Amino acid sequence: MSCTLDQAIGALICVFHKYSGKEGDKNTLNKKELKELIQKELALGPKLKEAEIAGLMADLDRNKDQEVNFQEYVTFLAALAMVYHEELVKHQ
Ligand SMILES: [Ca+2]
Ligand SMILES: [Ca+2]
Repeated sequence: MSCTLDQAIGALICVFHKYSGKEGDKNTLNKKELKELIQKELALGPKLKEAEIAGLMADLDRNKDQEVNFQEYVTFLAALAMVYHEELVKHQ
């Protein structure tokens, strides 16, 4: 597996802005933007049901402003990284 941390961080930021800039506030994801990000950028995205995405949005939106800001997004990625890592370790 060839990867650098710098590239990975750059990609995280790049993906966030690719979707956050579509509607409303350029620097936050609304529900529609978050849904699109999850469905297009994550392998598990298309498997998630509408209600699961809504639940995820509610969990991620810590300050309850109906938008996911960069900090909330990073928290989500950290949780996701834990899950992916667990899977990786399991299959070693
Ligand atoms: Ca936005
Ligand atoms: Ca928020």
